[in-house]
Amino acid sequence: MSPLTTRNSDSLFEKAKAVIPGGVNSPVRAYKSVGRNPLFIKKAAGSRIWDADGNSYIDYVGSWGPMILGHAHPRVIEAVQRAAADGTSYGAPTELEIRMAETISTLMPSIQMVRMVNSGTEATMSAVRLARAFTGKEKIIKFEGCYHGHADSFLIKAGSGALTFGVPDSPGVPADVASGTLTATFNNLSSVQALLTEHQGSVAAVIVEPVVGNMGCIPPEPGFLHGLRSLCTKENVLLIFDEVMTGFRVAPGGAQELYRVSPDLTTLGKVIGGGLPVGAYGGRRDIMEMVAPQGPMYQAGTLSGNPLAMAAGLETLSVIREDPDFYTRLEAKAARLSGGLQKVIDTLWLPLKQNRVGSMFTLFFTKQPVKDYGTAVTADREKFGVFFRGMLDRGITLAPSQFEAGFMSIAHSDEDIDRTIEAARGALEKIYR
Ligand code: KE4
Repeated sequence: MSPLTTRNSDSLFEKAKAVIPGGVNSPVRAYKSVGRNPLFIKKAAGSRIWDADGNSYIDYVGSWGPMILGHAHPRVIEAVQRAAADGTSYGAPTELEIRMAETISTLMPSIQMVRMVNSGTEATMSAVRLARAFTGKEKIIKFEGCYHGHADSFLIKAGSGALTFGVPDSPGVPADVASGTLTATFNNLSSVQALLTEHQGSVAAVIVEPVVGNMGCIPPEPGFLHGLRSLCTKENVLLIFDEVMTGFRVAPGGAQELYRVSPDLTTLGKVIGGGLPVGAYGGRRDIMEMVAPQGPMYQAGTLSGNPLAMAAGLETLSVIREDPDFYTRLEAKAARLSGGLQKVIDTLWLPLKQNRVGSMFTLFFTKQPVKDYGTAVTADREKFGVFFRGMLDRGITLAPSQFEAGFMSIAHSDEDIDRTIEAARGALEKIYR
């Protein structure tokens, strides 16, 4: 296998670093935790991406979740082109936004009203403000290692990029904001109960990734989400499901359908924008009616409900909904990959653990079952970096961090998957043999 030549990406990275902090517009893209320069991508189609040196890769990043149909799906591209021909933004309401809101509400009945925003961070930041406005209480509970975007209230033992950098609290977050965020342990209901007891009457909401993606993929243990639901109901605390990643990914109605738990508020992003900038928050009508201009809680956005993002998201959801077997087929693809990887792990007696929920998955470099932050951080990041680079050399792009999830798309073929399994066998033999 000839080593990858990435001369163009390397020189683009040097140029980028002169004018963009770290050379990237989102930290995890810099490949800092996997020990090499990042690839600069030229184009993508289906399951493939091509870098600036013309190398092609089978891609499991999928833009961190939006590309559930695969890259550049013809119907999505056509929908965006058609929308763009009528203008790119009006700063005024459109029928498309009603269709998006009705579609979300149909697929996620707990969402009786919804507000479109432009990113997952905007969605979670607004949902927390709304929870505080509705309850009149100020504290929130999040889970160690979970990531809800980069708003001040969340960069407290954040997962995702911050976890990779090993900086649990980001500089620049005011102490009094940090003190308003309490941190529990994922899959540990008594840690939540303890905080609710200790801070009786001052917690507005619990926010959770119902399936964690940002410590790597970590499923909820049986009863955990139901337990959160009853704790929140009992203590008069709002339950916020951050489904930015899991929404329309792990089931037609997201994790709340998969696990049959109804949150009070839900945040969304990624898939509903088909790759264009998008976010949304929604939930119980009595809560959402507090949002301006209907109610007093202020939140706004120049490009919220942008027609191109709505067109791309609606077309993505239409393609999914027209195929009654979509999620069954997607599950079969992801199961083929994890089954093949498990065979490699078992044959080579490797100290590795796989977590998977539907089409999101992570291979952890630890022999411990990974069920929370404490077990996730036992993973060997060094070995993960070697594996990541080995897979890149074999034409496979994985999420460039041990603490991220990979994503299967409906465009990945059996050949792609079998090639990925063989590449993993080669890369792992090099590490452990
Ligand atoms: P954005 O602001 O990046 O659109 O969404 C923030 C967010 C909120 N909630 C969850 C559950 C998320 O996974 C995210 C963003 N996910 C990361 C991937 N772990 C985005 C990748 C990046 O930061 O570049």
